[in-house]
Amino acid sequence: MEFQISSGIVDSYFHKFKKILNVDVAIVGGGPSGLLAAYYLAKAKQNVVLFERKLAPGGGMWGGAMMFNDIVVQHDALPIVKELGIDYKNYSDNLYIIDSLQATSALIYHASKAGATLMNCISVEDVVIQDERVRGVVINWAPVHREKLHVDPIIVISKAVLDATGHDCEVARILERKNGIKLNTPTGSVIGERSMSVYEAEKTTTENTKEIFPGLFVSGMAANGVSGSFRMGPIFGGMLLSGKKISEIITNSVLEHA
Ligand code: 48H
Ligand code: FE2
Repeated sequence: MEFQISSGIVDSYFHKFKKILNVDVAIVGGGPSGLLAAYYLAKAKQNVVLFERKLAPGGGMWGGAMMFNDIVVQHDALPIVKELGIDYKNYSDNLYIIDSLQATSALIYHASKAGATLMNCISVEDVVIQDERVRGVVINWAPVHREKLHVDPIIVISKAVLDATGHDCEVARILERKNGIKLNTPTGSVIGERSMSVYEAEKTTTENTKEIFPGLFVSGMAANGVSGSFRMGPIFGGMLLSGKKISEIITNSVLEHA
């Protein structure tokens, strides 16, 4: 019995690991925008893997506002909330409250159930570049980074990479810092996010959701961060709409580069 438990897990895990070494889409970060992109990409029959460095995907969605575990979504994002079977309460004209724990677990569940492979405790530390195009990511165990161990990584090949790393826009920063290339942002660089301005921020989140270098796409707070737009606090409609929008842009790009 003891042997069967261990060998079942090892066989299954390495079978899964082998499958994700060459995929259509590699998503970096399991916050709301990354998880929703994973869900819609899997539904569009893309072979998709999502890497999250924490034990649990979900990013900033679990914590609600200052740990009050409720979040707000606006009417535009309600079809997504309904599609995922999340309970909602209308409390003002255009605004709805959802429970952050129910919503986050629903995003994780639906992404996985749709066929996306979710890999937790793994950090993306670099990208693969060939012919001036991003063609994959470089991964390592998150505790290896935390402990600052000198351990070389594993390479994952993909047709598209999504930077869904939130406020830090980590992948875009690494790409720029290590390769000195120009990005498709207003200045050609990662600008960094601005202060709180909710209406403006929610509007620009979807506008900033795009391909910023051949093969590298941005969603959620990372999209606002690279383009120097505002933050919006605990309202999540923009994050959900951004995840959905980028899934459509990536699906078209992957088909184009097939
Ligand atoms: C593996 C990584 C790496 C890496 C980071 O921050 P997130 O929740 O991302 P979004 O953009 O989907 O959602 C943003 C939202 O949660 C938020 O913060 C809002 C709306 N803020 C407004 C405001 O005013 O503050 O999730 C990003 C995830 C996290 O889970 C990280 O652990 C993970 O990405 N991550 N995973 N490799 N290199 N970098
Ligand atoms: Fe945030």
